[in-house]
Amino acid sequence: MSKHLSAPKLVISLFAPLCLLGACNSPDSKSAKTTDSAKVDTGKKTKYLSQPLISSIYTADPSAHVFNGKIYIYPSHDINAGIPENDNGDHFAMRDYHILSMDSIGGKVTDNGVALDIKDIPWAGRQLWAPDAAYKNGTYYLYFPVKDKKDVFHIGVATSASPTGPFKAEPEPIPGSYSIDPAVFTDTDGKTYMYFGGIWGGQLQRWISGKYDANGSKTDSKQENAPAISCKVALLKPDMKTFEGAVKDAVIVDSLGKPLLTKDHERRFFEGSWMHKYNGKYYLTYSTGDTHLLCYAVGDSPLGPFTYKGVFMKPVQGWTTHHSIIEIKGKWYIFYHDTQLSGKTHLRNVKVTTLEHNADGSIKLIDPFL
Ligand code: FUB
Repeated sequence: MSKHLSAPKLVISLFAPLCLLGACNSPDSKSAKTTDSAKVDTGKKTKYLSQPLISSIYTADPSAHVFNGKIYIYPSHDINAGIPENDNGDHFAMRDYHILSMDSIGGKVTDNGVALDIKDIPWAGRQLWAPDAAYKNGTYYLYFPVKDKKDVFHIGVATSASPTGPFKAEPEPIPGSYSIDPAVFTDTDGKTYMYFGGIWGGQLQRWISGKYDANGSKTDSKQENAPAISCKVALLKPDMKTFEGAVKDAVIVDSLGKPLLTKDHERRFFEGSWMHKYNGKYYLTYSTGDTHLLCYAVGDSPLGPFTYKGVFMKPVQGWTTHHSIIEIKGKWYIFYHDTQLSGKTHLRNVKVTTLEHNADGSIKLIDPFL
């Protein structure tokens, strides 16, 4: 997480003033709003590929799922907490989750109100970051990263009988969990895996020894010539609340089978992983953080290794880039965010657009601008 804009971001940020001229609605903190995503007024002055799904609140990090034929989006709920921007991501000081739902892509988007509040998570300190969700045997599971009272990120789980909550948090984080950005994937054999982790503000570089190093580096830059820090993957036990066995590295290798290096900022994993299966292959998709790309790597097992294949989405407006991928009615979609509504790094809005696999299994490059 950084406040510094790279060169492409400086170009893209030129679009932001359009919002200040009234082309966009300004979100407020009202809950339980319904918005017709097809009717958001764009002013037709922007060149964004797609429009915000909801404008009554700021939302980010959309983890989308199809439950009972309906689309549910589990996003972060961005707020303006008045905390200055820094490389640690302190300005992302979110305090609750709202779940969005829609019957179909392009249809009405409903904000279902507060699903989980930080005050109801016994172990939480601050910063409710990117969540994900899963369903099993009549129960919905909400997985969330939050810093504990010692300022260390762990991943918690909360349950509900409804996909929109309210969710009840377990009293402690998932044992053995750390860092941020859980992404939960259930394979066709019924096994469920959690991918997680994020470097820099997500603290993953402080867990290299297996224990948290409070004085560890704020970035991964101390090991530029070493293999990059891997995204993590853990098998979930049938209870969906604990890890089965050890956390493993979801290693990303190049075309020669060598792990990507830390200095490879255009390709190495940073945060925001997602898993989808296509034609029997496992697609690990992720953000490269400081180079603002969404990349993909493909493997034959949910545990990897994954061979780096390329970029599938160019940088959006805003520093962070975070996504999820779903299939519904035979078509694939990517949910992502940018800062179209606010022009501010920490006040983001979720969007959706189509995602296409080419005949050779590659993913067609998406440009978030027309
Ligand atoms: O929303 C806070 C953090 O920003 C997420 O956890 C990261 O993936 C990035 O989007």
